[in-house]
Amino acid sequence: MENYNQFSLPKDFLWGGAVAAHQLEGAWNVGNKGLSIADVMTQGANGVERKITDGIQKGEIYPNHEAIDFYHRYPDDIKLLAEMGFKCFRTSIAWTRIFPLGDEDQPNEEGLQFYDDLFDECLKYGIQPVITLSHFEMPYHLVEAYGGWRSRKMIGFFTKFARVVFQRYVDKVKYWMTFNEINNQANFDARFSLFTNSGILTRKDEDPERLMYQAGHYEAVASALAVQIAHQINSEFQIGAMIAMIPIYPATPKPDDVLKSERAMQSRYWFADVQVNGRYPDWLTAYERNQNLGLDITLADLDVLKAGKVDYLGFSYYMSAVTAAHKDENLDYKYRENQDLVPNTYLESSDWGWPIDPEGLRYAMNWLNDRYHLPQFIVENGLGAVDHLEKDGSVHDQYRISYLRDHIEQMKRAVYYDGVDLIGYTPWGCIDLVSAGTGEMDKRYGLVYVDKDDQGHASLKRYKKDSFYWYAKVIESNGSDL
Ligand code: BGP
Repeated sequence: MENYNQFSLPKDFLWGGAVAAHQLEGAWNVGNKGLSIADVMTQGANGVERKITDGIQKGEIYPNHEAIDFYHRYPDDIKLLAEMGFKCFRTSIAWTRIFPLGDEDQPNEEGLQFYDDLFDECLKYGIQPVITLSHFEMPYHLVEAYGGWRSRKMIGFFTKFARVVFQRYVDKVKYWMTFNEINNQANFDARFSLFTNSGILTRKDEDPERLMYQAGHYEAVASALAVQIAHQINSEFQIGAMIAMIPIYPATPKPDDVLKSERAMQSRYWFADVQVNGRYPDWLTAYERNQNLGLDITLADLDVLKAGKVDYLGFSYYMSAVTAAHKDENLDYKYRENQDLVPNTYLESSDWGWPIDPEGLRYAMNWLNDRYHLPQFIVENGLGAVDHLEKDGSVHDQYRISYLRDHIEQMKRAVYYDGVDLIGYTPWGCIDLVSAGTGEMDKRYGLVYVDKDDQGHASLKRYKKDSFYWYAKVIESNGSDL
Protein backbone atom coordinates (compact mmCIF):
# COMPACT_ATOMS: atom_id res chain seq x y z
CA MET A 1 0.00 0.00 0.00
CA GLU A 2 2.70 2.45 1.12
CA ASN A 3 4.52 2.09 -2.17
CA TYR A 4 1.57 3.13 -4.22
CA ASN A 5 2.65 6.75 -4.66
CA GLN A 6 5.97 5.59 -6.03
CA PHE A 7 4.25 3.20 -8.36
CA SER A 8 4.67 3.78 -12.06
CA LEU A 9 3.48 1.64 -14.91
CA PRO A 10 5.60 -0.95 -16.76
CA LYS A 11 8.68 0.46 -18.53
CA ASP A 12 7.34 -0.16 -22.03
CA PHE A 13 3.83 1.14 -21.28
CA LEU A 14 2.25 2.62 -24.40
CA TRP A 15 1.31 6.21 -23.58
CA GLY A 16 -0.19 8.02 -26.52
CA GLY A 17 -3.40 9.35 -27.97
CA ALA A 18 -6.19 8.20 -30.27
CA VAL A 19 -7.98 9.51 -33.34
CA ALA A 20 -9.81 8.09 -36.36
CA ALA A 21 -9.02 8.86 -39.99
CA HIS A 22 -12.40 10.30 -40.91
CA GLN A 23 -12.51 12.61 -37.90
CA LEU A 24 -9.27 14.43 -38.64
CA GLU A 25 -7.78 13.74 -42.10
CA GLY A 26 -10.22 15.69 -44.28
CA ALA A 27 -9.10 15.56 -47.95
CA TRP A 28 -12.21 13.48 -48.50
CA ASN A 29 -11.79 13.36 -52.29
CA VAL A 30 -8.01 13.68 -52.57
CA GLY A 31 -5.65 10.91 -53.73
CA ASN A 32 -8.45 8.87 -55.37
CA LYS A 33 -10.21 8.45 -52.05
CA GLY A 34 -13.78 7.14 -52.30
CA LEU A 35 -16.82 8.39 -50.41
CA SER A 36 -17.15 6.85 -46.94
CA ILE A 37 -20.18 6.66 -44.69
CA ALA A 38 -18.64 9.44 -42.58
CA ASP A 39 -18.55 11.67 -45.67
CA VAL A 40 -22.31 11.48 -46.18
CA MET A 41 -23.19 12.66 -42.67
CA THR A 42 -24.07 16.27 -41.97
CA GLN A 43 -23.20 18.28 -38.90
CA GLY A 44 -25.62 17.82 -36.01
CA ALA A 45 -25.79 19.98 -32.86
CA ASN A 46 -27.95 20.86 -29.87
CA GLY A 47 -29.45 17.42 -29.63
CA VAL A 48 -30.26 17.22 -33.36
CA GLU A 49 -28.86 14.02 -34.91
CA ARG A 50 -26.55 14.14 -37.90
CA LYS A 51 -28.43 13.50 -41.14
CA ILE A 52 -27.45 10.68 -43.44
CA THR A 53 -27.47 11.90 -47.06
CA ASP A 54 -25.64 11.15 -50.30
CA GLY A 55 -22.76 13.40 -49.24
CA ILE A 56 -23.14 16.20 -51.76
CA GLN A 57 -26.36 18.05 -50.93
CA LYS A 58 -26.21 21.82 -51.39
CA GLY A 59 -26.49 23.93 -48.25
CA GLU A 60 -25.42 21.11 -45.91
CA ILE A 61 -22.24 21.13 -43.84
CA TYR A 62 -20.20 17.94 -44.14
CA PRO A 63 -17.69 18.31 -41.31
CA ASN A 64 -15.60 15.28 -42.22
CA HIS A 65 -14.82 16.54 -45.72
CA GLU A 66 -12.21 18.93 -44.40
CA ALA A 67 -12.04 17.94 -40.72
CA ILE A 68 -8.75 19.41 -39.41
CA ASP A 69 -6.85 18.75 -42.65
CA PHE A 70 -4.48 16.32 -40.97
CA TYR A 71 -3.95 14.75 -44.39
CA HIS A 72 -1.83 17.75 -45.39
CA ARG A 73 -0.61 18.85 -41.98
CA TYR A 74 0.36 15.57 -40.32
CA PRO A 75 4.14 16.23 -40.13
CA ASP A 76 3.54 19.24 -37.87
CA ASP A 77 0.87 17.43 -35.87
CA ILE A 78 3.00 14.36 -35.27
CA LYS A 79 5.80 16.65 -34.17
CA LEU A 80 3.50 18.08 -31.49
CA LEU A 81 2.55 14.60 -30.30
CA ALA A 82 6.23 13.70 -30.19
CA GLU A 83 6.85 16.78 -28.06
CA MET A 84 4.45 15.31 -25.48
CA GLY A 85 6.55 12.13 -25.54
CA PHE A 86 3.98 9.86 -27.21
CA LYS A 87 5.05 6.22 -27.46
CA CYS A 88 2.15 5.31 -29.72
CA PHE A 89 -0.50 6.94 -31.88
CA ARG A 90 -3.81 5.20 -32.47
CA THR A 91 -5.46 6.04 -35.75
CA SER A 92 -7.40 4.15 -38.40
CA ILE A 93 -6.70 3.46 -42.04
CA ALA A 94 -9.50 4.98 -44.10
CA TRP A 95 -10.78 1.96 -46.02
CA THR A 96 -11.81 4.31 -48.86
CA ARG A 97 -8.22 5.46 -49.41
CA ILE A 98 -7.21 1.85 -50.03
CA PHE A 99 -10.35 0.56 -51.77
CA PRO A 100 -12.32 3.66 -52.82
CA LEU A 101 -15.46 1.66 -53.63
CA GLY A 102 -14.72 -1.33 -51.46
CA ASP A 103 -15.36 -4.04 -54.04
CA GLU A 104 -12.58 -3.46 -56.57
CA ASP A 105 -9.80 -5.99 -57.14
CA GLN A 106 -6.78 -3.72 -56.88
CA PRO A 107 -5.92 -1.32 -54.06
CA ASN A 108 -5.27 2.36 -54.63
CA GLU A 109 -1.50 2.95 -54.46
CA GLU A 110 -1.84 6.62 -53.52
CA GLY A 111 -3.78 5.70 -50.40
CA LEU A 112 -1.28 3.02 -49.43
CA GLN A 113 1.57 5.48 -49.89
CA PHE A 114 -0.13 8.05 -47.65
CA TYR A 115 -0.12 5.64 -44.70
CA ASP A 116 3.45 4.58 -45.46
CA ASP A 117 4.46 8.21 -45.16
CA LEU A 118 2.34 8.83 -42.05
CA PHE A 119 3.69 5.74 -40.26
CA ASP A 120 7.28 6.63 -41.22
CA GLU A 121 6.74 10.07 -39.76
CA CYS A 122 5.55 8.51 -36.49
CA LEU A 123 8.36 5.96 -36.37
CA LYS A 124 10.90 8.73 -36.91
CA TYR A 125 10.03 9.91 -33.38
CA GLY A 126 9.77 6.41 -31.92
CA ILE A 127 5.97 6.59 -31.95
CA GLN A 128 4.40 3.30 -32.94
CA PRO A 129 1.17 3.41 -34.94
CA VAL A 130 -1.73 1.46 -33.40
CA ILE A 131 -4.24 0.80 -36.13
CA THR A 132 -8.01 0.28 -36.31
CA LEU A 133 -9.16 -1.27 -39.57
CA SER A 134 -12.76 -0.13 -39.51
CA HIS A 135 -13.65 2.97 -37.52
CA PHE A 136 -17.11 4.17 -38.64
CA GLU A 137 -15.82 4.89 -42.18
CA MET A 138 -16.61 2.00 -44.54
CA PRO A 139 -17.02 2.74 -48.25
CA TYR A 140 -20.43 4.25 -48.97
CA HIS A 141 -20.62 2.28 -52.20
CA LEU A 142 -20.86 -0.91 -50.11
CA VAL A 143 -23.94 0.55 -48.43
CA GLU A 144 -25.60 1.38 -51.72
CA ALA A 145 -24.68 -1.74 -53.63
CA TYR A 146 -24.90 -4.40 -50.88
CA GLY A 147 -26.74 -2.84 -47.93
CA GLY A 148 -23.59 -2.81 -45.81
CA TRP A 149 -23.03 -5.60 -43.26
CA ARG A 150 -26.47 -7.07 -43.82
CA SER A 151 -24.67 -8.87 -46.64
CA ARG A 152 -22.31 -11.83 -46.20
CA LYS A 153 -20.30 -10.47 -49.14
CA MET A 154 -18.86 -7.86 -46.80
CA ILE A 155 -16.71 -10.52 -45.16
CA GLY A 156 -14.75 -10.93 -48.39
CA PHE A 157 -14.38 -7.19 -49.00
CA PHE A 158 -13.20 -6.55 -45.46
CA THR A 159 -10.70 -9.39 -45.32
CA LYS A 160 -9.23 -8.38 -48.67
CA PHE A 161 -8.68 -4.88 -47.30
CA ALA A 162 -7.22 -6.31 -44.08
CA ARG A 163 -4.82 -8.60 -45.96
CA VAL A 164 -3.55 -5.75 -48.16
CA VAL A 165 -2.74 -3.48 -45.24
CA PHE A 166 -1.30 -6.26 -43.04
CA GLN A 167 1.10 -7.10 -45.87
CA ARG A 168 1.97 -3.54 -46.72
CA TYR A 169 2.68 -2.39 -43.16
CA VAL A 170 4.11 -5.67 -41.92
CA ASP A 171 7.19 -3.98 -40.45
CA LYS A 172 5.58 -0.73 -39.34
CA VAL A 173 2.59 -1.73 -37.22
CA LYS A 174 2.34 -4.32 -34.46
CA TYR A 175 -0.96 -3.54 -32.69
CA TRP A 176 -4.17 -3.70 -34.73
CA MET A 177 -7.89 -3.64 -33.96
CA THR A 178 -10.55 -4.96 -36.30
CA PHE A 179 -13.81 -3.02 -35.66
CA ASN A 180 -14.06 0.12 -33.56
CA GLU A 181 -16.65 -0.14 -30.79
CA ILE A 182 -18.25 -3.11 -32.51
CA ASN A 183 -20.82 -3.31 -29.71
CA ASN A 184 -22.24 0.21 -30.11
CA GLN A 185 -24.88 -1.24 -32.37
CA ALA A 186 -26.34 -3.15 -29.43
CA ASN A 187 -28.22 0.13 -29.21
CA PHE A 188 -29.95 -0.84 -32.44
CA ASP A 189 -33.02 1.34 -32.05
CA ALA A 190 -30.85 4.40 -32.65
CA ARG A 191 -30.66 4.34 -36.44
CA PHE A 192 -27.34 6.11 -36.20
CA SER A 193 -25.56 3.24 -34.39
CA LEU A 194 -26.42 0.63 -37.00
CA PHE A 195 -25.34 2.98 -39.78
CA THR A 196 -22.01 4.06 -38.33
CA ASN A 197 -21.01 0.54 -37.27
CA SER A 198 -22.42 -1.49 -40.13
CA GLY A 199 -23.60 0.80 -42.91
CA ILE A 200 -27.17 -0.40 -42.43
CA LEU A 201 -30.21 1.77 -43.01
CA THR A 202 -33.26 -0.16 -41.89
CA ARG A 203 -36.42 -0.24 -43.95
CA LYS A 204 -39.80 0.01 -42.22
CA ASP A 205 -40.55 -3.67 -42.75
CA GLU A 206 -37.27 -4.79 -41.20
CA ASP A 207 -36.47 -5.77 -37.64
CA PRO A 208 -33.41 -3.71 -36.59
CA GLU A 209 -32.61 -6.15 -33.80
CA ARG A 210 -32.34 -9.07 -36.21
CA LEU A 211 -30.16 -6.98 -38.52
CA MET A 212 -27.90 -6.04 -35.65
CA TYR A 213 -27.35 -9.71 -34.73
CA GLN A 214 -26.77 -10.63 -38.37
CA ALA A 215 -24.33 -7.79 -39.01
CA GLY A 216 -22.57 -8.50 -35.73
CA HIS A 217 -22.17 -12.13 -36.73
CA TYR A 218 -20.69 -11.34 -40.15
CA GLU A 219 -18.35 -8.83 -38.52
CA ALA A 220 -17.28 -11.39 -35.91
CA VAL A 221 -16.51 -13.88 -38.70
CA ALA A 222 -14.61 -11.21 -40.66
CA SER A 223 -12.71 -10.24 -37.52
CA ALA A 224 -11.77 -13.87 -36.80
CA LEU A 225 -10.59 -14.37 -40.38
CA ALA A 226 -8.55 -11.16 -40.13
CA VAL A 227 -6.90 -12.50 -36.95
CA GLN A 228 -5.91 -15.67 -38.80
CA ILE A 229 -4.64 -13.80 -41.86
CA ALA A 230 -2.65 -11.43 -39.67
CA HIS A 231 -0.93 -14.22 -37.76
CA GLN A 232 -0.01 -15.95 -41.02
CA ILE A 233 1.56 -12.76 -42.31
CA ASN A 234 3.42 -11.93 -39.11
CA SER A 235 3.23 -14.08 -36.00
CA GLU A 236 4.26 -11.05 -33.92
CA PHE A 237 1.14 -9.10 -34.84
CA GLN A 238 -1.24 -8.41 -31.97
CA ILE A 239 -4.85 -8.20 -33.09
CA GLY A 240 -7.39 -6.79 -30.70
CA ALA A 241 -11.12 -6.51 -30.33
CA MET A 242 -12.34 -2.99 -29.61
CA ILE A 243 -15.46 -2.43 -27.57
CA ALA A 244 -17.18 0.58 -26.07
CA MET A 245 -17.08 -0.21 -22.37
CA ILE A 246 -19.97 1.31 -20.46
CA PRO A 247 -20.67 -0.56 -17.23
CA ILE A 248 -24.42 -0.62 -16.66
CA TYR A 249 -25.22 -0.62 -12.94
CA PRO A 250 -28.57 -1.68 -11.45
CA ALA A 251 -30.66 1.26 -10.20
CA THR A 252 -31.32 -0.52 -6.89
CA PRO A 253 -30.46 -3.85 -5.23
CA LYS A 254 -33.94 -5.13 -6.18
CA PRO A 255 -33.37 -8.50 -7.84
CA ASP A 256 -35.23 -7.51 -11.00
CA ASP A 257 -33.02 -4.42 -11.37
CA VAL A 258 -29.93 -6.56 -10.83
CA LEU A 259 -31.09 -9.10 -13.39
CA LYS A 260 -31.92 -6.28 -15.78
CA SER A 261 -28.41 -4.85 -15.45
CA GLU A 262 -26.90 -8.30 -15.96
CA ARG A 263 -28.89 -8.73 -19.17
CA ALA A 264 -27.95 -5.21 -20.31
CA MET A 265 -24.28 -6.11 -19.83
CA GLN A 266 -24.70 -9.43 -21.64
CA SER A 267 -26.42 -7.67 -24.55
CA ARG A 268 -23.66 -5.11 -24.87
CA TYR A 269 -20.69 -7.45 -24.47
CA TRP A 270 -21.61 -10.59 -26.43
CA PHE A 271 -19.51 -9.16 -29.26
CA ALA A 272 -16.41 -9.39 -27.07
CA ASP A 273 -17.47 -12.84 -25.82
CA VAL A 274 -17.43 -14.09 -29.41
CA GLN A 275 -14.19 -12.35 -30.38
CA VAL A 276 -12.34 -13.40 -27.21
CA ASN A 277 -13.82 -16.83 -26.47
CA GLY A 278 -14.43 -17.86 -30.08
CA ARG A 279 -17.97 -18.92 -29.32
CA TYR A 280 -21.42 -17.50 -28.68
CA PRO A 281 -22.50 -17.11 -25.06
CA ASP A 282 -25.25 -19.59 -24.09
CA TRP A 283 -27.84 -16.93 -23.29
CA LEU A 284 -27.56 -15.59 -26.84
CA THR A 285 -27.83 -18.97 -28.51
CA ALA A 286 -31.00 -19.54 -26.46
CA TYR A 287 -32.30 -16.04 -27.20
CA GLU A 288 -31.84 -16.38 -30.95
CA ARG A 289 -33.60 -19.73 -30.88
CA ASN A 290 -36.47 -18.48 -28.70
CA GLN A 291 -36.96 -15.35 -30.75
CA ASN A 292 -36.78 -17.35 -33.93
CA LEU A 293 -34.46 -14.81 -35.49
CA GLY A 294 -33.46 -17.19 -38.29
CA LEU A 295 -29.93 -15.86 -38.61
CA ASP A 296 -27.49 -16.97 -41.29
CA ILE A 297 -24.87 -18.67 -39.09
CA THR A 298 -23.17 -21.73 -40.59
CA LEU A 299 -21.17 -24.48 -38.92
CA ALA A 300 -18.16 -23.33 -40.94
CA ASP A 301 -18.61 -19.84 -39.43
CA LEU A 302 -18.49 -21.32 -35.94
CA ASP A 303 -15.18 -23.01 -36.76
CA VAL A 304 -13.79 -19.71 -38.04
CA LEU A 305 -14.77 -17.99 -34.79
CA LYS A 306 -13.00 -20.69 -32.78
CA ALA A 307 -9.82 -20.35 -34.82
CA GLY A 308 -9.64 -16.54 -34.78
CA LYS A 309 -9.61 -15.41 -31.16
CA VAL A 310 -8.16 -11.97 -30.53
CA ASP A 311 -4.85 -11.38 -28.74
CA TYR A 312 -5.88 -8.49 -26.54
CA LEU A 313 -8.88 -6.40 -25.62
CA GLY A 314 -9.00 -2.76 -26.66
CA PHE A 315 -11.77 -0.62 -25.24
CA SER A 316 -13.02 2.91 -24.89
CA TYR A 317 -14.22 4.19 -21.55
CA TYR A 318 -16.04 7.49 -21.13
CA MET A 319 -18.84 6.83 -18.65
CA SER A 320 -21.03 4.38 -16.81
CA ALA A 321 -24.80 4.04 -16.99
CA VAL A 322 -27.67 2.76 -14.87
CA THR A 323 -30.66 0.63 -15.77
CA ALA A 324 -33.94 -0.18 -14.06
CA ALA A 325 -36.40 -2.98 -14.63
CA HIS A 326 -39.38 -0.67 -14.40
CA LYS A 327 -39.78 2.79 -15.64
CA ASP A 328 -40.03 5.46 -12.98
CA GLU A 329 -42.11 8.30 -14.38
CA ASN A 330 -39.97 10.81 -12.51
CA LEU A 331 -36.81 9.52 -14.15
CA ASP A 332 -37.50 9.53 -17.84
CA TYR A 333 -34.07 10.67 -18.93
CA LYS A 334 -32.75 8.57 -21.80
CA TYR A 335 -35.13 5.73 -21.07
CA ARG A 336 -34.78 3.61 -24.17
CA GLU A 337 -36.47 0.43 -25.27
CA ASN A 338 -33.42 -1.78 -25.49
CA GLN A 339 -31.33 -0.33 -22.67
CA ASP A 340 -33.70 1.35 -20.26
CA LEU A 341 -31.13 3.81 -18.98
CA VAL A 342 -31.91 6.05 -16.05
CA PRO A 343 -29.76 8.82 -14.53
CA ASN A 344 -27.14 8.21 -11.87
CA THR A 345 -27.85 10.89 -9.30
CA TYR A 346 -24.47 10.30 -7.63
CA LEU A 347 -22.42 11.50 -10.61
CA GLU A 348 -21.70 14.80 -12.34
CA SER A 349 -21.99 14.94 -16.11
CA SER A 350 -20.03 16.53 -18.94
CA ASP A 351 -21.35 19.46 -20.99
CA TRP A 352 -22.83 16.83 -23.30
CA GLY A 353 -24.52 14.92 -20.49
CA TRP A 354 -22.06 12.03 -20.25
CA PRO A 355 -21.78 10.88 -16.61
CA ILE A 356 -18.24 11.20 -15.23
CA ASP A 357 -17.23 8.10 -13.28
CA PRO A 358 -13.49 7.45 -12.81
CA GLU A 359 -14.07 4.57 -10.39
CA GLY A 360 -16.22 3.00 -13.07
CA LEU A 361 -13.02 2.58 -15.08
CA ARG A 362 -11.46 0.48 -12.31
CA TYR A 363 -14.70 -1.47 -12.03
CA ALA A 364 -14.73 -1.98 -15.82
CA MET A 365 -11.11 -3.17 -15.92
CA ASN A 366 -11.80 -5.70 -13.20
CA TRP A 367 -14.99 -6.92 -14.86
CA LEU A 368 -13.22 -7.34 -18.19
CA ASN A 369 -10.25 -9.04 -16.57
CA ASP A 370 -12.36 -11.56 -14.69
CA ARG A 371 -14.39 -12.28 -17.80
CA TYR A 372 -11.70 -12.39 -20.50
CA HIS A 373 -8.26 -12.86 -18.88
CA LEU A 374 -6.58 -10.92 -21.68
CA PRO A 375 -4.17 -8.00 -21.78
CA GLN A 376 -6.15 -4.77 -21.97
CA PHE A 377 -5.51 -1.58 -23.90
CA ILE A 378 -7.47 1.57 -23.01
CA VAL A 379 -7.65 3.04 -26.50
CA GLU A 380 -10.11 5.87 -25.77
CA ASN A 381 -10.94 7.96 -22.73
CA GLY A 382 -11.53 11.67 -22.39
CA LEU A 383 -13.76 14.64 -21.81
CA GLY A 384 -15.66 16.39 -24.59
CA ALA A 385 -15.89 20.02 -23.51
CA VAL A 386 -16.14 23.60 -24.75
CA ASP A 387 -12.71 25.26 -24.66
CA HIS A 388 -11.81 28.93 -24.86
CA LEU A 389 -8.78 30.11 -26.80
CA GLU A 390 -7.29 33.10 -24.97
CA LYS A 391 -5.81 36.06 -26.82
CA ASP A 392 -2.29 34.89 -25.98
CA GLY A 393 -2.95 31.48 -27.55
CA SER A 394 -3.35 29.58 -24.29
CA VAL A 395 -6.25 27.30 -23.37
CA HIS A 396 -6.87 26.71 -19.67
CA ASP A 397 -8.54 23.31 -19.60
CA GLN A 398 -8.17 22.34 -15.95
CA TYR A 399 -11.46 20.37 -16.17
CA ARG A 400 -9.87 18.08 -18.79
CA ILE A 401 -6.73 17.62 -16.69
CA SER A 402 -8.90 16.68 -13.70
CA TYR A 403 -10.90 14.20 -15.75
CA LEU A 404 -7.82 12.49 -17.17
CA ARG A 405 -5.94 12.55 -13.86
CA ASP A 406 -8.83 10.91 -12.00
CA HIS A 407 -9.15 8.20 -14.65
CA ILE A 408 -5.42 7.49 -14.81
CA GLU A 409 -5.40 7.24 -11.01
CA GLN A 410 -8.09 4.53 -11.13
CA MET A 411 -6.35 2.81 -14.04
CA LYS A 412 -3.17 2.61 -11.97
CA ARG A 413 -5.12 1.16 -9.05
CA ALA A 414 -6.53 -1.54 -11.32
CA VAL A 415 -3.00 -2.43 -12.39
CA TYR A 416 -1.33 -2.19 -8.99
CA TYR A 417 -3.96 -3.52 -6.61
CA ASP A 418 -6.07 -5.69 -8.92
CA GLY A 419 -3.42 -7.20 -11.20
CA VAL A 420 -4.86 -6.10 -14.52
CA ASP A 421 -2.39 -6.53 -17.39
CA LEU A 422 -2.57 -3.18 -19.19
CA ILE A 423 -0.63 -2.47 -22.39
CA GLY A 424 -1.29 1.21 -22.84
CA TYR A 425 -3.48 4.27 -22.59
CA THR A 426 -4.46 6.55 -25.47
CA PRO A 427 -6.84 9.40 -24.59
CA TRP A 428 -9.35 10.15 -27.30
CA GLY A 429 -8.99 13.03 -29.73
CA CYS A 430 -5.53 14.01 -28.52
CA ILE A 431 -5.76 16.78 -31.08
CA ASP A 432 -9.19 18.44 -31.51
CA LEU A 433 -11.24 16.79 -34.23
CA VAL A 434 -14.77 16.32 -35.53
CA SER A 435 -17.12 14.62 -33.06
CA ALA A 436 -18.38 11.27 -34.31
CA GLY A 437 -21.70 11.58 -32.55
CA THR A 438 -22.64 15.14 -33.40
CA GLY A 439 -20.26 16.23 -36.18
CA GLU A 440 -19.34 19.27 -34.11
CA MET A 441 -15.86 20.80 -33.72
CA ASP A 442 -16.89 22.56 -30.52
CA LYS A 443 -17.05 19.28 -28.63
CA ARG A 444 -13.34 19.12 -27.97
CA TYR A 445 -11.22 16.37 -26.44
CA GLY A 446 -7.76 17.53 -27.47
CA LEU A 447 -4.55 18.34 -25.68
CA VAL A 448 -3.85 20.38 -28.81
CA TYR A 449 -6.43 23.03 -29.76
CA VAL A 450 -7.38 23.42 -33.43
CA ASP A 451 -8.77 26.79 -34.42
CA LYS A 452 -11.99 25.89 -36.18
CA ASP A 453 -15.58 26.30 -35.05
CA ASP A 454 -19.02 25.20 -36.14
CA GLN A 455 -19.91 28.61 -37.56
CA GLY A 456 -17.46 28.40 -40.45
CA HIS A 457 -14.40 30.04 -38.92
CA ALA A 458 -11.28 27.96 -39.54
CA SER A 459 -7.69 29.16 -39.51
CA LEU A 460 -6.85 25.55 -38.58
CA LYS A 461 -3.94 26.81 -36.49
CA ARG A 462 -2.81 24.56 -33.66
CA TYR A 463 -2.28 25.69 -30.02
CA LYS A 464 -1.03 23.82 -26.98
CA LYS A 465 -3.59 23.60 -24.18
CA ASP A 466 -2.60 23.45 -20.49
CA SER A 467 -3.39 19.73 -20.68
CA PHE A 468 -0.62 19.39 -23.31
CA TYR A 469 2.07 20.34 -20.77
CA TRP A 470 0.44 18.29 -18.04
CA TYR A 471 0.25 15.13 -20.18
CA ALA A 472 3.89 15.52 -21.26
CA LYS A 473 4.79 15.41 -17.56
CA VAL A 474 2.63 12.34 -16.98
CA ILE A 475 4.36 10.49 -19.81
CA GLU A 476 7.80 11.66 -18.77
CA SER A 477 7.24 10.29 -15.25
CA ASN A 478 5.57 7.13 -16.62
CA GLY A 479 2.39 7.96 -14.78
CA SER A 480 3.92 8.84 -11.40
CA ASP A 481 3.48 12.59 -11.63
CA LEU A 482 -0.22 13.23 -12.03
C1 BGP B 1 -16.30 6.86 -29.60
C2 BGP B 1 -15.74 6.77 -30.98
C3 BGP B 1 -14.90 7.90 -31.40
C4 BGP B 1 -15.17 9.22 -30.74
C5 BGP B 1 -15.61 9.13 -29.30
C6 BGP B 1 -16.22 10.38 -28.73
O1 BGP B 1 -17.59 6.35 -29.62
O2 BGP B 1 -14.98 5.60 -31.15
O3 BGP B 1 -14.89 7.93 -32.79
O4 BGP B 1 -15.77 10.13 -31.50
O5 BGP B 1 -16.51 8.09 -29.05
O6 BGP B 1 -17.54 10.52 -29.16
P1 BGP B 1 -18.09 11.88 -29.74
O7 BGP B 1 -17.19 12.25 -30.86
O8 BGP B 1 -19.47 11.59 -30.20
O9 BGP B 1 -18.04 12.82 -28.60
